[in-house]
Amino acid sequence: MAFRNPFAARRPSVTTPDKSLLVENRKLVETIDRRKVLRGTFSLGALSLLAGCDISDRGAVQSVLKTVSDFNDGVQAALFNPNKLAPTFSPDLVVKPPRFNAYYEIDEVKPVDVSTWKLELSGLIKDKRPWTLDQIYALPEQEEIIRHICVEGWDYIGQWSGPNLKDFLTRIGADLSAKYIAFYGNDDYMESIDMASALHPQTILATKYAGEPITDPFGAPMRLRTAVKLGFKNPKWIRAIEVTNTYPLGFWEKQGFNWFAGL
Ligand SMILES: Nc1nc2c(c(=O)[nH]1)N[C@H]1C(S)=C(S)[C@@H](COP(=O)(O)O)O[C@H]1N2
Ligand SMILES: [Mo]
Repeated sequence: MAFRNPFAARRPSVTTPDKSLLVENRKLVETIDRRKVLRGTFSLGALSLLAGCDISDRGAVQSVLKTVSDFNDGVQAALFNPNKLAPTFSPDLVVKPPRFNAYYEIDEVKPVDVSTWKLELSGLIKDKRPWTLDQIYALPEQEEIIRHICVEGWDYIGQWSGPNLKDFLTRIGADLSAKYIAFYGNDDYMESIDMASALHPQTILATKYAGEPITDPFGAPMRLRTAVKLGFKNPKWIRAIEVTNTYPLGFWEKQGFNWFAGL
């Protein structure tokens, strides 16, 4: 795979970057300097990446940052090791209840009617019959005690269980050579992940937390939990799954975050 280095043609410069521009592009800068974001401090370390751009030209800054962001997606995908397991933890470290986040406030959460809920399937899948919750509950369960990391700079250890996603995709005859799998939340949230991460052994369709059915506001009755992605790649209140080769632009990518968002 060949990657284009977005800085190759740019000469380093000693220009002092305009802070307001950086604030405006904060999300993209954070993407580039993710480790510091995870420590909870917004670092301007990525400033140096802007060296060589005409900082008075907002369009140019945006496009350089976006290129870096795309560049990181490709590098991350290439470096992803489908067999490497993420750390797991002991049950005494599990935070109960989990810590809530969504793109809106907690009092705006609209619970799903679990009694009528069905999982819809679309795209490159042979058997697209919808699934009831009882059918999902009847599948073998896998438990994961893993760390959830949000790009907003916090994390917690949670204990999730539910069907293994690879097993589920195999069962429904999904095309496992497709590029993407998209998850649609009941709240209009959509996020997609790469197939390699979907097939990772620590990626599950979680229906339980600490051994009990997931309650709200944590995504009842079913959400994605993967040990290999940032928090926003774990859609809650899943109502539909789509397998596709067409790049689905998710909620956080529209804000400028990296699509791959791997850990
Ligand atoms: N449907 C839906 N899923 C979502 C979100 C959302 O707003 N809607 N927010 C994401 C983000 S940014 C995070 S950090 C986690 C939070 O999950 P938690 O509330 O279980 O900690 O859910 C993710 N999944
Ligand atoms: Mo998040």
